Amino acid sequence: MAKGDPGVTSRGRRAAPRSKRAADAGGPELVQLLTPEGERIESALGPDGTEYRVDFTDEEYRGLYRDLVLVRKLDAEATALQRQGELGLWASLLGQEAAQVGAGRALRTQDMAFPTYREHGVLYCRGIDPIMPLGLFRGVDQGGWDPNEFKFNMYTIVIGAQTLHAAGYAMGVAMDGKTGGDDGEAVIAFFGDGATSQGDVNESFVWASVFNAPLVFFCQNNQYAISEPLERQTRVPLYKRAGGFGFPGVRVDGNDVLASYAVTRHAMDNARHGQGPSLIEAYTYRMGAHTTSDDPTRYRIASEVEAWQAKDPIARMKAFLTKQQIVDESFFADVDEQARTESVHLRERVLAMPDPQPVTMFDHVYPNGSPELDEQREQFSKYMASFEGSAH
Ligand SMILES: Cc1ncc(C[n+]2csc(CCOP(=O)(O)OP(=O)(O)O)c2C)c(N)n1
Ligand SMILES: [Mg+2]
Repeated sequence: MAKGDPGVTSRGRRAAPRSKRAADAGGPELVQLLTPEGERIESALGPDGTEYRVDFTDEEYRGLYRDLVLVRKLDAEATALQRQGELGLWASLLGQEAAQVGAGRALRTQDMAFPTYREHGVLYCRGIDPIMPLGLFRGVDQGGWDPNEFKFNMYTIVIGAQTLHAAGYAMGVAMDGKTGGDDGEAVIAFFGDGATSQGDVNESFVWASVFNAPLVFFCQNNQYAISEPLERQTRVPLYKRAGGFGFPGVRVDGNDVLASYAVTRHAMDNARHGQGPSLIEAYTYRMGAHTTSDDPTRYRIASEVEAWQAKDPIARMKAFLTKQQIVDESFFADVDEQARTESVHLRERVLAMPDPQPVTMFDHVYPNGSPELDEQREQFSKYMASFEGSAH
């Protein structure tokens, strides 16, 4: 997506102030390259003195905007489909588009990603058909994409478990000698603020650290773990946890697609060159419900949501593109039209998804089945057959 090397520069330690502009939320330590008003910040310094910047072409800036809008629109369509009874559940990414598109576009082809259940934006950037997670949430298949082909693993609902899978995989990458150069492989594990309280996540920090695994921990701090606010998870900023495990941590403005890209690209490149793990805390906000089964009005106030609305990731990119005059008049309407067309197409395809035979649920539990499973399948088949010819 970016031209040549996308221009993340690391110039080592500098005595200059941390950031040219302290952000109003997330503290002065927040790495930000695009303000909520759409003003570009030339470069920003991380806590260890790393200087972050991006150098995109106009076409690339427009591409990032398009990604953000498409990802939001497809997500809204999925929420609507759930409301109409077409999906069992949906976990919306609303508000987290910039964190995910920035990280997703920063990955190189050979990099491997381990997602949670909310990473629809990263999935989109990996080139996976957006209908696939809808099949999973419709309950008609297991997701369907090939993790090895797209280098994007299956969604993980068990909180934090995928960080251990990622740590093991990344250790394997290092042992196979696949790190060390520009073509080295790096691994990224996505998880939430709530997941940082899980043993699994802390264990994966230890393993990745002591084995110098090429693993970037990408925590989307969306301020909530269902109804539990951040202050129930931690008394220190999450990115600072990394120090205790022996690797660097950085907090990025998760509503700023440029900063998310810069920080992720830098961390992944370090990992692929053999410099070990790091933690990125993408400071963002879950604008919607936890899932379609949740009612956030029961545990958070409207003014908080409104304050975050002013930091909307798409609005700031739109303001930037307009101010810089790098779009013509029809651009925004064209992107909206493309998003509308793609979401209509998505809806049509979801409605046309065939219902599987219930007995196929036994098919993919183990690669080669098991006697116990065979017995269960037989019992279940008999049970289903007992309905044949009845009105129910
Ligand atoms: C091991 C485990 N415990 C509890 C749950 C129930 N659960 C589902 S989502 C969630 C909150 C996760 O919050 P966070 O890590 O912040 O991610 P977010 O949903 O905000 O993206 C919990 C507790 C689970 N899925 N797995
Ligand atoms: Mg959360």
